[in-house]
Amino acid sequence: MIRLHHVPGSRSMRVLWLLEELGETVDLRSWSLTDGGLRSAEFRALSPAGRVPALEIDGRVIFESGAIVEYLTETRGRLAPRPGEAERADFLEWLHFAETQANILQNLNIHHIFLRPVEARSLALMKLDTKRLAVTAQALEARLTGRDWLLDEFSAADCMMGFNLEALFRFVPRADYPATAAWSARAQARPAYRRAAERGGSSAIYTQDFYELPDG
Ligand SMILES: N[C@@H](CCC(=O)N[C@@H](CS)C(=O)NCC(=O)O)C(=O)O
Repeated sequence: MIRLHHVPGSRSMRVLWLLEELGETVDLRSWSLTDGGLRSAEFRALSPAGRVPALEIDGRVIFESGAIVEYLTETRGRLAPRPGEAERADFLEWLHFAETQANILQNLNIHHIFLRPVEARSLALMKLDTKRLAVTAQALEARLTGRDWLLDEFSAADCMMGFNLEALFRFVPRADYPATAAWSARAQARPAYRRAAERGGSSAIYTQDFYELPDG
């Protein structure tokens, strides 16, 4: 039995999507970001920092989405180059790049959506993180220009962008990044992505398509 601890629209989408690509059957346990459940002793026994995803698999629990993605490709044997194979270093780079970008997206989520009262927000940090996000978006755009996927073929590195795909164009304009927009549409049209999105549920985070910086 494989059980994924999940929040709709969060980084656990990376794992749900990859499990669908791998044809694995998964039991889904959904949590809320806001009701305190992730801080409970029950959940922190699974994921000590109180974060999703956590995956129960092969008689243990694994937390950290990057570790889970690597474990699944190693033990389920597909969708990633092996050590020593061509593109292995590229695979690792883009796997970890996803988390660099996701951390900035998470900061913007906190400022635009979760932090209350709104006076507690720092406009300086919101502007800084929007600029830092644009730098990562430019890097992604450069990588994807002239190619369909992050590696020569579709891989688990693309799945690792599962949360980023949902979040990126909420904070930087889609029109500025045409290769990334085309890749995102290609990814979201994959049958496994669609199954994961349907099973995982609609985003528990966003209520707007785009979040402008506040005036000031
Ligand atoms: N590096 C971790 C980050 C996990 C993470 O921060 N997940 C978010 C959802 S996208 C979360 O659980 N947030 C809950 C919180 O910060 O309280 C990973 O990739 O698994």
